[in-house]
Amino acid sequence: MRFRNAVIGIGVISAFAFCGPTGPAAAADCVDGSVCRWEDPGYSGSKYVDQPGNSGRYDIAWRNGDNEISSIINKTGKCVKLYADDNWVGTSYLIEKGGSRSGLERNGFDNDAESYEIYRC
Ligand SMILES: [Ca+2]
Ligand SMILES: [Ca+2]
Repeated sequence: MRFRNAVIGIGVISAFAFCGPTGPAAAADCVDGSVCRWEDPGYSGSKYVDQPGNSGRYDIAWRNGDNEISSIINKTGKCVKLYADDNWVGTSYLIEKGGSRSGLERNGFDNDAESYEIYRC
């Protein structure tokens, strides 16, 4: 009986976890000083990038966000430039200091970024 109750308890916890809040509230899920990027518009889906804003050049891992990023919040206090290709080449798109884009398809850069740069501006 004790074992059975434990199993039921786990089931209830799992159901709660899968039904937890989603959506716009996720927009807050990026700490000051970082740049965060998500797979889907509206700051949802997998958060592929959560990078503290140290100046430098960064790759987006090919299996964790290359050509997948659809929304972005820049809280670095610096500029963030996205590049369409690896190694900081190709078409670029600037996210200004403090900027965000809830749907990069509206900016012609949806599912496009493969690398990025953080720099003072
Ligand atoms: Ca990449
Ligand atoms: Ca996407």
